[in-house]
Amino acid sequence: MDKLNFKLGNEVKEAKKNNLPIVALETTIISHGMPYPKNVETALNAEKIIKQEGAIAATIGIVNGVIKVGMSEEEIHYFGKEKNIIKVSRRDIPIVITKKKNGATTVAGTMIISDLAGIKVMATGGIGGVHRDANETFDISADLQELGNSKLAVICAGPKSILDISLTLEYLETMGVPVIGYKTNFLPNFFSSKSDFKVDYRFDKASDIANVIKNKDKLSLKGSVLICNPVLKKYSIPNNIIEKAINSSMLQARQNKIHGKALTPFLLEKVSSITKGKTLETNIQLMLNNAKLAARIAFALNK
Ligand code: PSU
Ligand code: MN
Repeated sequence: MDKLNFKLGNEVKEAKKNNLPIVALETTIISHGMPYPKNVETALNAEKIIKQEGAIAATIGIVNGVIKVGMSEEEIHYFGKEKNIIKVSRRDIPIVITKKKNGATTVAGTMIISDLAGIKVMATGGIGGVHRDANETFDISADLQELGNSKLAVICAGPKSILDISLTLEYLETMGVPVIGYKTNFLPNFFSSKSDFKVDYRFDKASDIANVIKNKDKLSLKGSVLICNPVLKKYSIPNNIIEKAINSSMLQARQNKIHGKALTPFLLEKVSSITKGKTLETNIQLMLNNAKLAARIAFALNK
């Protein structure tokens, strides 16, 4: 790979040399998923938690056309404040590099780059999935295809509540992605620690999840493992309570003809404003909770 376009941060470089556990973090959640300054605070706190657990954090993004694996604090601040950061999924990567732009990577974008950098674990808030009116809009997040492609362990709090959970699970099954519940038999769905849907498999220990990944790697099986980590009970918002906010946000999205990559950020922002910031607080807490579990899994994977 052209070294000019692909840079590892110093800590990440050292960690790779010494074979230390690394956890990748995405940047769309910073630039498009949360308002400033909570976005930057959360991104830096996620890195801190990963370090406290004995792993190294690698926040991933494209800075002036250069892929950065392990962005600096300054770059993270910039990505949190600046309005013109491009949301980068698979198809955007070569364009943003060519145009020397700044790009915040989605789960899909971060997975691709992590894979290239030899990182095996990443944490996010909630993955993208099949949108509720996908039968008309065809809106299915590229995250799902990527989960079938890249070889990663992705720790999330389930699919985002704004999605069609049932269709998202079907899609994951088609793509061959095991859906694991961490200490739960039920799929968490982002803002809520429990949905009505069961997970395929439950594990209660990070080391057992690491063994699943090891066994998958031994067979060189393609695709990722999705680990769903419920948000802590005290921050969980019951589904019936946010459902009204989601419906009204979706209506506004339709009225304003919001579609494509703008839809998810629009819905997250609207739901947060309708719930007076309640969902934002939950989003922050679940992100930090996922960073912690991701670090523990990365640590166990290294043993
Ligand atoms: N998790 C969050 N907030 C976010 C996202 C995840 O808590 O903003 C981002 C991720 O980058 C994910 C993206 O890949 O939302 C999904 O966007 P889309 O539905 O357009 O694929
Ligand atoms: Mn979409």
